[in-house]
Amino acid sequence: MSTIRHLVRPGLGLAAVLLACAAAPAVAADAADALERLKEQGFARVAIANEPPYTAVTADGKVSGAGPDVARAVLAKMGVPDIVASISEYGAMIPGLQAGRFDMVAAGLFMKPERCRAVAYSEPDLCDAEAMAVKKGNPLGLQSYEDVAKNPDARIGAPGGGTEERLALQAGVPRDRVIVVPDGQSGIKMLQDGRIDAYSLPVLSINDLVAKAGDTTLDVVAPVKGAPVYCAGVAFPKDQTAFRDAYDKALAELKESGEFAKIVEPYGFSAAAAMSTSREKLCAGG
Ligand code: 6CS
Repeated sequence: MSTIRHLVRPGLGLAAVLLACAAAPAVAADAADALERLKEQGFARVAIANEPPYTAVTADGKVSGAGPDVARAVLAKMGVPDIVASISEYGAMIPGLQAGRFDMVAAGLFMKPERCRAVAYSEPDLCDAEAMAVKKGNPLGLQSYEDVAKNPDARIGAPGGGTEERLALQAGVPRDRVIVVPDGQSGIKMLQDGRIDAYSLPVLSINDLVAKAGDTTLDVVAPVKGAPVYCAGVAFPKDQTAFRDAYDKALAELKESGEFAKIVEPYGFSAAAAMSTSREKLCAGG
């Protein structure tokens, strides 16, 4: 279990997190040197979101979740003994990676063609459908993002720069009815307070939040009708294909040995789902 060495305490805002990371060394220009640099550094700087079970940070800074646990196991096989995680909004992860603030993103960042053009993804690791948390009984009858679009009173919360925000906008929900939610607890509170009518995240994330809220006035709509099942991968800077290929080789060994399943399945993820698809398919929109 790795600790957060450079985490700026939650609640200090994205600017503070970015400042804490900006001092970190720039990414090695030569992709082939990246792995050697991380071995010497002793850790990889990883962007996470703190959205269990994908990524989680305990009060004392311990980092866990399926994404960091897979990345930690793969990096250990590559000779990089630790990870140092920083919390980032999904929409800031790829710019942060490109600016050299992170060495990789291990946050369950779903593979989509537009993201595949911006980063070098590993092979898939975490797959999930989309969900919406709603008030008990789903009073507005929201089953899909299109249902939200059709109801002029319906407001949907989603992570900034995340897939659910994009799906809602693509379904025709006007920008002023797609509310950016900074974190899970805020989303649940906004739903409880009636400031939004649905809060959308992947199924495992919404189920984790609603279970922890212990609030019988909430229901879960899963899966969101018409929304794809997505698979995530670890994202590397676009030019670091040598590092990414070495990561993929070690990841494949963990998948082959059964170790990958032992890491992801206790969190609720299907190893078979990730192993049944590929970066090539997902980056082509498959
Ligand atoms: O990659 C994404 O865009 C989505 N992934 C997760 C794990 N949560 C929400 C986010 O929108």
